[in-house]
Amino acid sequence: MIQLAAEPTPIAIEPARTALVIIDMQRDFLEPGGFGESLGNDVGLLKAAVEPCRQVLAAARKAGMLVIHTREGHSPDMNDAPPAKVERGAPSKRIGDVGPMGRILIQGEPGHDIIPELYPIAGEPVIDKPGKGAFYATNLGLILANRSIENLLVCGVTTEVCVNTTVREGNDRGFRCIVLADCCGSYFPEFHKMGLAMIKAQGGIFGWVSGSQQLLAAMSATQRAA
Ligand code: C5J
Repeated sequence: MIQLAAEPTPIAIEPARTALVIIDMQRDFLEPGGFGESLGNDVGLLKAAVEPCRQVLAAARKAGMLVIHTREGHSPDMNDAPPAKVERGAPSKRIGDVGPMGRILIQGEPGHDIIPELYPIAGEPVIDKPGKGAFYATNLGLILANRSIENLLVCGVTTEVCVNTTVREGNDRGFRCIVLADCCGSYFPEFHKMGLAMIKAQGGIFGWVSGSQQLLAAMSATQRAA
């Protein structure tokens, strides 16, 4: 058992029943010229999450934990892109338009891919999702059920959008969701803070909040005790 320091309470998680879920660490969100920047955001604000995420990913792989990556995006024909999503706001480029990293948020384009630092390795499921939540219109639930997963360690971007949506979906499906705060990021520091506050409020209404260093220390302690 990993005894993890978290808020609002510590939590014990069994590694074999736990998956690391890394949400949408895609070039389109983290690099200039992608979806995030087309909405007027400073994509540099997400960079701080990369190194803690990389350390957690390395530890999870070493421990043999299930690692799942997600990517937000749409098929090239955009049949899975609701017009209400594509038309929204006044971005400099819309989903499907051609930018410096190819068509924005379209599967198979360079911008849609995961950043090199966190690139999936063979055997790690990559979930392509058309929405903000990773359970909506995907086989994530099936993959987790087939592996008897009960706990989700959640990292990625952005804290208040796809991380929060996925945690709410996961919580409703009975998973214990633990968000690693420094492994997440937002274009809005105040949304990051409040996104985490909402999860752990009211006795952990949607889940728990911990951090990369707490997890790494707890995993090392478990390995030493074994
Ligand atoms: C957004 C996401 N922010 N991955 N997507 O549109 O959070």
